[in-house]
Amino acid sequence: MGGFILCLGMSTRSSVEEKVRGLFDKELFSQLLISILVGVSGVSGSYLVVGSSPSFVSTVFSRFFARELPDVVIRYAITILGSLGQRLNLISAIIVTVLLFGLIVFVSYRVQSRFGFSGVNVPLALIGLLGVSYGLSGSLRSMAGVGIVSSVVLLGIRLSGFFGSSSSSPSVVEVSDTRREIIVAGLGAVGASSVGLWGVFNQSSVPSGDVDSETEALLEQAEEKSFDVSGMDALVSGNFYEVDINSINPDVSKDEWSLDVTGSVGDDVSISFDAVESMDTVQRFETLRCVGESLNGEKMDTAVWTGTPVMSIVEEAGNKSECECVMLRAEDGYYEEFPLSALEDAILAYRMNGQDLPRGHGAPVRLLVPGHWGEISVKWVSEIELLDSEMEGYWEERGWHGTGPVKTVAKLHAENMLSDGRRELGGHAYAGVRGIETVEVSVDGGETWDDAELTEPLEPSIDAWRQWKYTFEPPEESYTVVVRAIDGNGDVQVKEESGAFPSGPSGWVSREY
Ligand SMILES: Nc1nc2c(c(=O)[nH]1)N[C@H]1C(S)=C(S)[C@@H](COP(=O)(O)O)O[C@H]1N2
Ligand SMILES: [Mo]
Repeated sequence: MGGFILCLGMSTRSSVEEKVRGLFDKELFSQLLISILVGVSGVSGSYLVVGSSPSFVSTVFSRFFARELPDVVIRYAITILGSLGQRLNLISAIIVTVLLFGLIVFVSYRVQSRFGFSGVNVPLALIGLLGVSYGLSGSLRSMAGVGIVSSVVLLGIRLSGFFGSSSSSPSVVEVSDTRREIIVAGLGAVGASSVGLWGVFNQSSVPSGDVDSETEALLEQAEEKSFDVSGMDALVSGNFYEVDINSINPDVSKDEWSLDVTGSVGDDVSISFDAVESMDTVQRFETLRCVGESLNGEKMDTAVWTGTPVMSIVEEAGNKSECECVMLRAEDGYYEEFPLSALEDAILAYRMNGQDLPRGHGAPVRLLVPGHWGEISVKWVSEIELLDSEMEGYWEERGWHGTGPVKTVAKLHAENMLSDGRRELGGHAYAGVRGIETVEVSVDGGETWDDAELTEPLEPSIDAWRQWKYTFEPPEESYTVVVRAIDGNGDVQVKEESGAFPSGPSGWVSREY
């Protein structure tokens, strides 16, 4: 019986094998497979040369998806998937590029089969790949990467056909050649893409440049003022969150960068990085929070920023806006519209924690608007247009209302048992330019409230969070902790619960123990 089953298993396996072999021997199928493999090699070649940059051949598709996908998809990606959404976007963009490259190679094979010119597929495919990759990336380096890697693979496939012809029987030669070709194409694709992937995982977004002594002092101040509560981020974030519409960020050098003030102005103004750097310097602590985060989420962070007031540049151009509103545009195609008055205390920042602004945070220059949701603190900023009538920004076109002031929030991130049996809780509280007055903690589900201890305000700052901590004897039975903040106007954090969409999360953070 066992033998019979084994026999049956073997016979089905070999018939499957037969089928697969049959499939592979079919000219069309093997050409298709080889084409896809060459496509993978070509895309990897571009990545090998230009890395994760706007010149990468798939960037244009990832940008297209970020702009053109339906609102719900983007909202889901930003609020639920977070950076996973960006990765999915990049993978989709790469698949589309591989299919496009594969199609080019496949067509070249079909032309060869149709007209019988042996070997004509190689130059045909290369011309197509070079043209399309230049068209997609606008970069000669990216095109060269595609060209070099795919020509090595295409020539390898060709040569494996020549050297392998040992038998005189045409059908046998054809079959074995095809397999050899597939193996060569496969090896080329695996080789090129694994080096490419190695590059992806070794990307560093380490900030560069020395920390100046002035910043050094501010960072020390933040460290001294931070509570020593385990499980809680310090007053200057160790790992500042990143939110943007890109899976591949703009890569703009200081020399390339400029900011244009356009629209309803007296004179258009264009300003260089050097000019921005030589203007009045402002250095201060500032907190950013994303409207799309969850109530007790992690997309709220603080850094020391160095920059220059943006209003002096707007005033140089002369404000003639009828709506007193502006549209900010950036190198990644992002755009946000809001009242000109929001720029009153805003700065163009070019340093973060005393080092050059990292690429992921908008290098070389970003906007920082105090007190507002992060979305109008435009990174990689390139244009300020003074408008005559109101328009919608990127997120507002997708249903969000995130250009206004932040909501007040107290988060609960640290929960420790102390050695003496007491419980210690802690977190950050933030209310934008209103400031945090008090954080209150209830350990009986909101019946009674007690003030938490707060860190000294960071200075200088007009818009920074504070840490709170609270220590108490935990009751024997289970209990519910609730936390709420009171802002500088005396207003209590909104109790009514809402999700992030469309205007930021509200409610009181609570936890049962
Ligand atoms: N150019 C550009 N600027 C942008 C964005 C973007 O997608 N593109 N995202 C905005 C959003 S939604 C937030 S919350 C902040 C986040 O800034 P960070 O990534 O430095 O934390 O950047 C804002 N500025
Ligand atoms: Mo955001």
